[in-house]
Amino acid sequence: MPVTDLPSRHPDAWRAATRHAFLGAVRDGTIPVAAFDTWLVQDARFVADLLRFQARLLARVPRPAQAVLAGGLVALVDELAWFEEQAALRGLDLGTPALPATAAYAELLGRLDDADVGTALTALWTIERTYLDAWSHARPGAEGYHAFVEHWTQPGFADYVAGLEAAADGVPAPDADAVFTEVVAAETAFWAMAQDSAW
Ligand code: HMH
Repeated sequence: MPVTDLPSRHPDAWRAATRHAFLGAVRDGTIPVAAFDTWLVQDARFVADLLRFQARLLARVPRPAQAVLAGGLVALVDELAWFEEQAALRGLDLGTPALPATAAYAELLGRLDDADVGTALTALWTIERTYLDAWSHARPGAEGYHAFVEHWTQPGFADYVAGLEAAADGVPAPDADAVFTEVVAAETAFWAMAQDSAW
């Protein structure tokens, strides 16, 4: 089964992760500043965790998947610098401790270090495809949020997700549905964490 079939096999879980109230509020400008700032600080932590996960995964993927994962790693390093700039502009401390959903997601990534390559690649594709679809639903975003919406909806990011799709399809996971639903649930919990911090 190609990974692109996974969202339609789990429509309710997919909708929860990609059409969360957080995203609608970024689109219409009703997002509480505190909720957005919580998301930003926690997502910077997540990206640092993802960078470590992806660096380890790069070391064991088959030859054809190396380029897309290596390119993605460089992009994540740049993204961390971008988060630092955004946090500085908003006066946020990126040293804030991980909230429970961020810690749980880091623990999931740690378990994926020990999973077979196919499962880990399906997880990585799911992580990025979720963000592509989620931020597409926030487009164009309210005043002040355009940079964030554009960051995950630009054509280069869609190309990256397509490259990850090819990599994941090259090494089928033994139980793609299980890892997909676990990652999607972690994504939903991440939005809920930011929302609950302020609403
Ligand atoms: C929680 N999922 C989360 N944060 C991100 N930055 C991405 C996915 C995309 O890298």
